[in-house]
Amino acid sequence: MDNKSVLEGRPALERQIAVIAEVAGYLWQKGWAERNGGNITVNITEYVDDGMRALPAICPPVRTGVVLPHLKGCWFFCKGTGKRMRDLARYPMENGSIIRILDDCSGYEIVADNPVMPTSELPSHLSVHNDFVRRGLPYRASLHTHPIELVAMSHAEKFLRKDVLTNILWSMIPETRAFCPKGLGIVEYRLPGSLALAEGTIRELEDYDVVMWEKHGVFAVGPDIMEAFDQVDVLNKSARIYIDAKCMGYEPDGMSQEQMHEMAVAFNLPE
Ligand code: 2HA
Ligand code: ZN
Repeated sequence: MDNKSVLEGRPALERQIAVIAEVAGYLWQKGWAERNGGNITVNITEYVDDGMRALPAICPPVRTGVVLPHLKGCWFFCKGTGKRMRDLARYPMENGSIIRILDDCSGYEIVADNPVMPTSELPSHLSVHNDFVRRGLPYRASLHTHPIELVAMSHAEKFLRKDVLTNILWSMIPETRAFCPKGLGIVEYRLPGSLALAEGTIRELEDYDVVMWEKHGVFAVGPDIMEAFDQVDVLNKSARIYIDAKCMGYEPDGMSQEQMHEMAVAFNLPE
């Protein structure tokens, strides 16, 4: 392993990687990241300087099979395939890598620090980022994780109809509506890593910042990785309250529609 990290002398980039590691630690602590579960991909292009751009690749180029023209010149930090979130929390540059998109946008090459192959789901994460750049959105982070209570609720067909789960979760505590104002999109069960799952996710991200993958996990996006995490945390808190109420033997009333409307007005939320 190289002893000099690309992060040395680049405090802004180093800080971004430290925040990614912090979030990876939270995912593990919450029990949402068993074994190698979950993925993180962050667009770090704004932190890349000329010195970094001049660095050689440390592995041969990898063609992903999809051409993503809006990612020309982009750089990403990605969790490594098969790597554990709990390890990434302690040693981010040994359990993830920094990649740059090839000039013809047909793939990527690893630049630093170690030849850690990115997540198997990289093509779908990159497709999502390509869509953000195309739409001119300030979103830089994508996160996939397995939040226990939200996944449990995705096993009931009655919750999966459009915005049913969103309304239940919003009604559990006022903050959920305020801090997750778009709610939770739903993608019906698809094979992990499949094109169909990626396409369904991109479609739902037009309306939502957090998307449930039925019986699997969530995919969340945000301007930075901490905000993506916060949205999942807020939604899962509501799911936990719902389930705890059910475990006490009753159906929770939830806030009334009037109370939710009052919140929307007070916080200037879309209705
Ligand atoms: O990468 O969670 O669904 C690990 C996963 C894939
Ligand atoms: Zn998963």
